[in-house]
Amino acid sequence: MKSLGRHILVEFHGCNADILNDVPLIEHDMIEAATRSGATIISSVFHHFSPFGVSGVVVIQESHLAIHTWPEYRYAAVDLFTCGDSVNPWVSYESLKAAFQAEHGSAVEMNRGQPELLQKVDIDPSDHLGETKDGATEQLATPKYSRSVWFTDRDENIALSIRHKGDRVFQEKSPYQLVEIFDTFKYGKMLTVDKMVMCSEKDETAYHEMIIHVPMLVNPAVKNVLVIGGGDGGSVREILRHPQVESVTMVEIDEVVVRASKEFLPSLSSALSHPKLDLIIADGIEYLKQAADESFDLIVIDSSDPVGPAKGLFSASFYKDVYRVLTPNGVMSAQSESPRFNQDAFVALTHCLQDIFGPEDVHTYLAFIQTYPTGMWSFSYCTKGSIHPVESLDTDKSTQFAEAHQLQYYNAAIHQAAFCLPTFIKTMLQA
Ligand code: SPD
Repeated sequence: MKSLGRHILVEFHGCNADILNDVPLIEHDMIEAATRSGATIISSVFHHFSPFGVSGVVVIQESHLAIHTWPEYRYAAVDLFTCGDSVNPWVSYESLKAAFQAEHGSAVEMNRGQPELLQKVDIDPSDHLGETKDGATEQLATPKYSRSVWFTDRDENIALSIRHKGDRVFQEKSPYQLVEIFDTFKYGKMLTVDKMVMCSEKDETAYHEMIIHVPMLVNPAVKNVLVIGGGDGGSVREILRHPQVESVTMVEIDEVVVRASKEFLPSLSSALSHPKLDLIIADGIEYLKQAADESFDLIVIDSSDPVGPAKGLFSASFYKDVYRVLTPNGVMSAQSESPRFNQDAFVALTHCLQDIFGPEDVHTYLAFIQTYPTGMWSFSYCTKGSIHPVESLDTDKSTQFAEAHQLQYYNAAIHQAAFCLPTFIKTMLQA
């Protein structure tokens, strides 16, 4: 016996950056590399770190393979640790080098557990496991492969991870962003863009019911609605529950989001072919610049986070156009990020809206969206005609509406309570 195990510390440089940021693909490549080397897979755990990087480990009967990637440097650090003679870790090395399209690979091999430094003691397994050949022992001895693959939405300090089934349902890089759908264990299918959660089948109702019914139930005269973003269709579905609505115009920049949602998220996208809907694939910022004054009663900003194509949806010039395009009693609702996870964006947007609509006509409200980092999400209700979002609420009507449509999150009490802000948020906004 030369040693208990062989440990190869691997550096891969000049890899394909997209591959190094792709958690299901890396898990697949690592398992493939382990299998090719003759190993028996027991379990795997993989995490994605937003925006960049994957960490993971494949536990094999003969020890483990581990990885951490830095896509921004096209670099991966890999550990290949094997015990016994039945597995050749260099086969895994070659397999991964090819899979990551590495321009350069280097490795050092260490012998772990050198015999001259070890002292063997006799251990009787039955002392630890009870009767040796009983069912439980058999079960322990038989490896059973289990996967644990996680999607993580995070910044440098906060993360929210959701376990999914390991394979992607949909992936396409559009001209604007990476659009993906994962099948999660607890939240159904989940849409992400650029590795940030947009919505899941299980908890999207909280977001869409709150961004739509809060403004609509205090403004029953709303007839013409404009949605900027919202390509998954959840907002349009909720708007069209209100029979007085005559037309909905939705301007979504990315047709890939619409196509993916139509195919894989039918419960969200069901209204995207409704006759009252005019679905325009275009830049919402440009659309609003050209839109006629006072042409919409309600404008909904159902954007993604303020990075990539949605960045301009958090600017003063955009909201000045929103204000101009609203009818005299018009109202706007916008997703305004998490007060904790995106504190700067939340505060900056709220102040920007206060400058445009006036401080008295901007009302922040909250909802609990379980699949968004921190869970606490904010919306802004802004009114041109000073219709108050709580004082103007007809609670009986809103209760009837919520019951008739079997809403999952919205009810009259939630509507009122959503505008009660914790002190730390009030303080944040006063600063
Ligand atoms: N971090 C998540 C913010 C996403 C807000 N928009 C989601 C789109 C749902 N229609």
